[in-house]
Amino acid sequence: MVGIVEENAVLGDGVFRLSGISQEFLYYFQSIFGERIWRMVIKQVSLETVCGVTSKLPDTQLPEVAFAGKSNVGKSSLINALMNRKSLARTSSQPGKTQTINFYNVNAALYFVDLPGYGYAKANEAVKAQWGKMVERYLHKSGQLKQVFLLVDIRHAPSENDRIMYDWITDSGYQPVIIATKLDKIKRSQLQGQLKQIRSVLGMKGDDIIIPFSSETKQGRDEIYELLDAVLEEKI
Ligand SMILES: Nc1nc2c(ncn2[C@@H]2O[C@H](COP(=O)(O)OP(=O)(O)OP(=O)(O)O)[C@@H](O)[C@H]2O)c(=O)[nH]1
Ligand SMILES: [Mg+2]
Repeated sequence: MVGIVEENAVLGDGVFRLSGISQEFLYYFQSIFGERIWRMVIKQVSLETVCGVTSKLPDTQLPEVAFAGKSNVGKSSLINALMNRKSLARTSSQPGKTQTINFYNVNAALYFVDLPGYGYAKANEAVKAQWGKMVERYLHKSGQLKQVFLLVDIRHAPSENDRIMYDWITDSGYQPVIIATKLDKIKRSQLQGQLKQIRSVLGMKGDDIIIPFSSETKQGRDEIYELLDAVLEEKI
């Protein structure tokens, strides 16, 4: 197993995958052993590169996974949750906090790439244009980008900008995984309806994955770890 998973595994994850053991069964094991079986062990994280509008993109050798979405949707919060850090990625209730492309080196195995948020109403046109160029350049030029996570707020229908971003990602040749953030802010009974709305407004394809997530409760994190695991195993 490459990289960053499985230090605390009770059994090799391959055993579970190959034998097709159900999620319920995994949870049963977890309840016995008191520990998550799918668990990314974060040993070392650091903010390695911060790219501004005019900076050259880093020439990295490790796989990259990028996080895109409008300002304030929870990109930096998700990255912190995945890295098990409270505030390495800077979060803010003021939208537009992350204006640069930030590369976090995780266990010297992969990079989390925090993209600047779009749709920040107060940004002037010049800033918006720069933002577009920067993100587009990254999507087109990165030789190491393996997976793009597109974050949308689970409470609302995706915006026009979200749809543009979705198309941008697919046009660049990636199949985005949609993360529906702020799951803790809706009632359980609303979940399926909200997911359906996001799927239809974005025009998601049948096999596109959508994962509801909360950085407050960490719900959804294991599903994201599983996808990262697949990236590391070069299945994506
Ligand atoms: N309740 C709740 N609040 C969240 C969640 N995720 C993010 N937030 C809050 O939403 C605000 C914005 O979160 P950030 O992680 O800074 O958002 P961002 O997408 O990085 O924003 P930019 O850097 O502006 O693009 C902060 O106040 C977070 O605490 C969540 O899952 N649940
Ligand atoms: Mg941010």
